[in-house]
Amino acid sequence: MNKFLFAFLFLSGFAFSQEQCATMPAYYKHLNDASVKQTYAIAETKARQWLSNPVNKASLQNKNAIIKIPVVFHVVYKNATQNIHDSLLLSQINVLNECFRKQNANYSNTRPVFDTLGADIEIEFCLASTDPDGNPTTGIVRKSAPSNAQFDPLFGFDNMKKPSKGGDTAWANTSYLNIWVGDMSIFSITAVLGYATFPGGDPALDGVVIQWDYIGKYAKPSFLGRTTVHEVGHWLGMRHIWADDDNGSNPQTVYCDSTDFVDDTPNAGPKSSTDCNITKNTCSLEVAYWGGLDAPDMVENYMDYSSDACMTMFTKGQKARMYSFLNTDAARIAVKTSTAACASVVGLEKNSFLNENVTLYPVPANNELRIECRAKTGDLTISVLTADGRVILNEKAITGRLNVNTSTMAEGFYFVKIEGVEGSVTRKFMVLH
Ligand SMILES: [Ca+2]
Ligand SMILES: [Ca+2]
Ligand SMILES: [Zn+2]
Repeated sequence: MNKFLFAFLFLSGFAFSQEQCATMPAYYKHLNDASVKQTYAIAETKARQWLSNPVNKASLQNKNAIIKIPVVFHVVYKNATQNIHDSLLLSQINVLNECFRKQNANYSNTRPVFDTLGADIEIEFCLASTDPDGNPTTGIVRKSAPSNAQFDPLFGFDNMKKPSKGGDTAWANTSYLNIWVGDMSIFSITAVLGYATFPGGDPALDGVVIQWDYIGKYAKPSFLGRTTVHEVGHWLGMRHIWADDDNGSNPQTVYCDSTDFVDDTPNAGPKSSTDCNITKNTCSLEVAYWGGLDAPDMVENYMDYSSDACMTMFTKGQKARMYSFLNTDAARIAVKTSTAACASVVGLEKNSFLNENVTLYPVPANNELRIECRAKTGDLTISVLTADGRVILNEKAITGRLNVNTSTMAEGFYFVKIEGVEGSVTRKFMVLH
């Protein structure tokens, strides 16, 4: 078939079915590799074994220690507009944390039939503070890509992760959640907003890819950053709540015989259509969990295709499935205890006295950043560095205080490095006007 005719038909399919997430097409593509197919299958088997043990499931009822996952954003841009601002990425981290900790303000909109099912996933995300070489990082990597780089889902799946195709290499998935942000449009049509990899795949491709103008809390009026919440859900093993057994066309055929492997998400035939249709009840036969109740479709779920404002929850059943991977898949086990650090302190911390006696405020800084620090012996030198390591200020802090005029500094992340005879401490701060 002619390449462009094929592209047109493919895009028509996407447009008519309002496809947003390409996780399943990416998954099926990865399954073509026999060894990857096997590692995915092993991950699924181990996860189900973990979940079949009642002791493991019961452990999730308790309040557990919060898992902190370091995130690295790879901003792969073809032009200046796509090189999006730090503050959008930071707001995306905030949205992830609200939704995964069930602190989203709209949780109260959850219908009574579901409102006892919402789960605090007890996972928080943060920008990585240490890069794979152990150096301080803002957790944001920026890479200019050629304007003709193909990152679309038709010819360019996973290319954003490959330097040979203009992309940026993954950081070890045992220490980081990689989120690539770039342009997946094809012929100027945005067909896909994001895709992710399930646990168990190729480490070099592991992570989430998000269309550049759908990242952050207020990327667009009706998009509140929940595309990334949905994709990170996939990264933790979540399937779509309609179990991907619709026929993808419009009107969609209703199939109710597949599962998302979660009992407390009612069976659903077709996905939602970027709306909030609370009358939607496409499958009558529910699993035993529902005790004969024909529950409506859970349009509130992050793993549906409802509008961002409609989405309020992951369920307890989904949490159990997430933890079944977090406790059995080698990469997910490792990332739970990553030392890439969600703490604000990075760099050499030989001198814990100095480390404990550094204060930066306000956060973020607008016109002025105040730095206070104290060493046991000797003078301290304070440097302010840009995110790419350029020193823009270097002063001796005789009094242990330094006020930095930030009014003319561009918005974004910076480092403060405080050095003395006993060691050094590096902290990250943000300027926001
Ligand atoms: Ca279900
Ligand atoms: Ca139903
Ligand atoms: Zn999806």
